[in-house]
Amino acid sequence: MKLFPGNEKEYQRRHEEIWPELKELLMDSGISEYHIFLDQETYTLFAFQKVSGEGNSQDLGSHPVVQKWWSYMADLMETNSDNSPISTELKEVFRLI
Ligand code: RM4
Repeated sequence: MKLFPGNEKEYQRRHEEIWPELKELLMDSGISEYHIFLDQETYTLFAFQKVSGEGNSQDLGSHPVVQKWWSYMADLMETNSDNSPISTELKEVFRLI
């Protein structure tokens, strides 16, 4: 995902105050760990999730809470016309578990 420059603090603040209903939805959807990292030079956001199934947070776009959250976050980051974050699936090239 991509942050608009100058929004780092606000992005982190909003996530520190994540809505309980969104947190509950993410965890109930099988996401046991969710980390987002920021490349402070390119404003690229890298999200990593441990999931119990095949889906991830970006597959929850039909849920009203996620739609409301995406709309809330849209002023800080690059989004599609439906306010979903523009994101790119990355290819895993190494795994040590
Ligand atoms: C991110 C983005 C993701 C959402 C997390 C909680 O900024 O909106 O789609 O899953 O927040």
